[in-house]
Amino acid sequence: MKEKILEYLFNHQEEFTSGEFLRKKFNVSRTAIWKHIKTLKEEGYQIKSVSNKGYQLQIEGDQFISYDLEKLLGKKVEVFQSIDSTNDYLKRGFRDFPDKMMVLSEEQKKGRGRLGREWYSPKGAGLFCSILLKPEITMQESFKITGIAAAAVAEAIAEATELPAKIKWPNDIVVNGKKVCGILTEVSGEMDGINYIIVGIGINVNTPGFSEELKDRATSLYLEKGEKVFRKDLFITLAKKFFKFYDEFVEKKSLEEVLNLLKSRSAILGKEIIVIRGEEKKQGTALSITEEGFLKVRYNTGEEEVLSSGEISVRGREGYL
Ligand code: BT5
Repeated sequence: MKEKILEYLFNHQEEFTSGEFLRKKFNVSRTAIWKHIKTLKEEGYQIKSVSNKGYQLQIEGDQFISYDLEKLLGKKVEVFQSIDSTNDYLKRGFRDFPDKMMVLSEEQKKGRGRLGREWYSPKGAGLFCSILLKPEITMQESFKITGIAAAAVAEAIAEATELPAKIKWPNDIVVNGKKVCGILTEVSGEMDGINYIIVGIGINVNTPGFSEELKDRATSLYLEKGEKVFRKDLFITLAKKFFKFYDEFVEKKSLEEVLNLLKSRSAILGKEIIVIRGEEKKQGTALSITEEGFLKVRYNTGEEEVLSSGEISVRGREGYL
């Protein structure tokens, strides 16, 4: 019911709709209408109420509206004003949530990076989203999903902003040597299959600045481009690209376009890098991206290794990259 009221108001934004009209249309009490409107307001929708006129949905320029996004993408999209972490939300409810559901939040109170690190997620400026996937693939194949997301994010950023977005294997997108996006893929599965894959994507879109600690290696699309970026368009482009690559992968096990992007948009191929695994740091050269989307490295010792795990960090010799 709440969704139907929202849909009606969304499609009639230029006018006021009376409570009486909604009551008759949906055949419920005035109190029920009032309660749904109250809930929608609490969820962050701006609904103006004027006595004797009724309700009007007012969409601010760059606001995420669940109904609007669902219509454009054909998938379930939940939008929060504030949440602990969009990944944790999907993790808690994955059994009941549909495959390919997405969740967005204007801010995260406990945004997470890999290995218990924090992800700075201030209100209104970023794109913090998670995607729930329940494919019939193996655990080994699930390691390729971060690459699919990285290719989709880099392409979406380049398309929406014309900025030179590069992929720093395995999970960062960088612009002009600084991180604008981090991806956190979490997989739960057993021998016989996957329970869920949750892909969390955090993009610094209109973030005006960063703390002392982050500012040397973090940037936002706004800071790089010098003008604000419309988050809704970026999100739609990103989601469409992600599902195009993902569906192709699940149906045909094909990574072709993704591999081309992982190579052509790589920030590290051919460069000297430092591979960090726990306490261990090894110097070498990023040689190539394998058919699986993994990174082949030649260490200074001459030894070669293919890295597939998301537990690994890569740094440039001179700094972050
Ligand atoms: C990541 O981890 O880069 C994965 C970040 C994933 C965030 C998304 S947002 C939606 C979803 N919900 C979540 O709770 N998380 C996901 P990692 O490679 O471990 O990088 C983390 C490190 O990046 C931190 O230790 C900081 O040094 C740095 N960092 C933190 N916040 C940042 C930001 N906003 N921009 C750039 N760098 C940041």
